[in-house]
Amino acid sequence: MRKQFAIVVVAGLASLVGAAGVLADSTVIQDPDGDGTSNNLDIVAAKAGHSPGGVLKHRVTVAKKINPNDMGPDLHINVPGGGSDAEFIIRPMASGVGPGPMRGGVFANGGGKVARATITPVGEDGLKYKFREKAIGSPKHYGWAWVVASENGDVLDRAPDTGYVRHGL
Ligand SMILES: [Ca+2]
Ligand SMILES: [Ca+2]
Repeated sequence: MRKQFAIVVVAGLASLVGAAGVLADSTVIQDPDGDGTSNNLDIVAAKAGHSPGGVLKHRVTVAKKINPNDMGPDLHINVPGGGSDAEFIIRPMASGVGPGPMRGGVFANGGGKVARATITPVGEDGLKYKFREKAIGSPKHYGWAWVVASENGDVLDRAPDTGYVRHGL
């Protein structure tokens, strides 16, 4: 009887640890289909995770097939300290979402490029952005948000609609 109880407790702890590990490592959100205006890039889902070697991996999915002439959305990164605005923006360097990876950059918000990023199509309606943790100063955690903006800077869609999703390193 006592032995059985111990086994149940151990199994319970293991599942708790497992769940916490997944939560710390990967964040996923959904965004409404139809709240984006005017173009194909209406964000419907986004996911943050890690790749080996200190690489951060962010995936965004939009409602329709991505037009090769569309620029991908911008990934805004808000690191601890320095205020409530994003300190970094990860974005493509040029339009042209082809079958292979495209060039991207990590930019200081309102400033120049600080590091490289790679942007890879995922199916017809997704993009994966990868960049080094070091590029954003290797913080313990940060907030992220995807922003689709028009050429004159109007926000067409944002996910999440306000604020940032917290992601631990
Ligand atoms: Ca949306
Ligand atoms: Ca939205």
